[in-house]
Amino acid sequence: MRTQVAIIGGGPSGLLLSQLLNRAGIETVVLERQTRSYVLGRIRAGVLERGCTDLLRRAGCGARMDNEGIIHDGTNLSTVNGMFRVDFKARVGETVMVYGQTEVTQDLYAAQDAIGATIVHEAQNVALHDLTTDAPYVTYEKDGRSHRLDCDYVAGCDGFHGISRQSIPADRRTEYERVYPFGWLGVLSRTAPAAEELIYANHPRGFALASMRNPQLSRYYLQVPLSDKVEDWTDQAFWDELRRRLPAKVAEGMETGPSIEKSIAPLRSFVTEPMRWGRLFLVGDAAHIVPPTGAKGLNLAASDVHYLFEALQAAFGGDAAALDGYSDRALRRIWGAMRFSWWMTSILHRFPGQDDFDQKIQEAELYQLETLESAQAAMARNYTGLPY
Ligand code: RFL
Ligand code: PHB
Repeated sequence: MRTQVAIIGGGPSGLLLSQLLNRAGIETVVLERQTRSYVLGRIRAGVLERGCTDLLRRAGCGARMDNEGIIHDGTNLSTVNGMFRVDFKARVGETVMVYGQTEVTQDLYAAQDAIGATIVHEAQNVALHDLTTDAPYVTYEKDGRSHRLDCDYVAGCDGFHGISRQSIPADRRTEYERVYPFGWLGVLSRTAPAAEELIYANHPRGFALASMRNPQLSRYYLQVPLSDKVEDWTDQAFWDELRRRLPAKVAEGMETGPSIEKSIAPLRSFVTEPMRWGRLFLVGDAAHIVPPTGAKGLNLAASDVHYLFEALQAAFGGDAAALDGYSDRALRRIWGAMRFSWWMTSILHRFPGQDDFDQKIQEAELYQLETLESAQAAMARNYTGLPY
């Protein structure tokens, strides 16, 4: 088999890139290790920046999002001293869209089906070959048979645990990492959201987040020690702890119910540089991970896709040099989001060993955010998305 761009991974990065390339007349084959229902069963991101929503529209899959997504003009932050709001629209004239990654992925699959794109599910043992030549190829197994896919370029969209990043020789990449000493326990429940907008809560017992997917579906998170197991947390224990960490007024009125999904995610910041090796380009979580606090993971995947799509389009139009700028352009924006999600994480969580001085600094940061328009503007600009 032969294609122009072999795309490893059928998560949001791979599907969005495939959709944009196909619509531009560039052929792709997506190789995904899992089944479609497995990919759609993962509950992840919930907040989309305008750059991401614009790109989804450009890919021809924005209709349901524009119907069902909820625009948020701001967000709430809760501290021991009460709750305050940062108004994105008033500070920087921007908003975000609340629309789940599951829905985004579903829309991308539907759009890919509609144009007859090739997505191979349950592709096992994917391996990349001859990446530094002008004739790279990919091998994989499906239903016990071996296959070879020749291509012009490979897009590594296979997430943090994929094989693309590992296909770059270790002495040719530099990795930067920060592992945080806690995780997020997330619960999805068929209940009305606790508030109209998200609430990020700094509490002495640990961070909490009240988020949502739609008017009947809520998503909540609690900071938990890394040693905790999902089985340790009954629904009742989760709701009791969440009530303690949210403002009393919100907690009183909060609807609770059985959890539909419950999982623990570790928090990590990670970047590999450069994001290119010969004809291989890394995209999204394959190249970088952010802690979820700033809601940046999926949004960064979208900006990578935007840069790579533009560069590939130029390359197939005869300007192969356009690909040389991909890694630097993407990394410039990635480090902006790295800084922001690290900062959001550091001001909102309780760290083991946090002393009174650290505590006072955190309170001072949050007080500035509450009272200084300039601090709010910087937060609002970063949260709603740095420019592409
Ligand atoms: P994905 O989604 O991990 O998809 C990679 C795909 O590659 C497949 N794969 C392989 N395929 C073939 N061969 C192999 N060897 C393969 N290895 C892996 C996998 O099966 C998978 O289908 O990466 P992608 O596409 O780059 O997308 C990144 C986003 O999924 C991720 O950044 C976000 O979910 C992060 N994130 C959030 N991002 C936001 O922008 N806003 C949020 O509000 C937000 N909240 C979150 C989050 C992530 C979370 N978790 C669980 C990590 C909340 C949580 C709790
Ligand atoms: C979510 O709704 O899953 C969500 C929202 C905001 C975040 C992280 C996760 O910062």
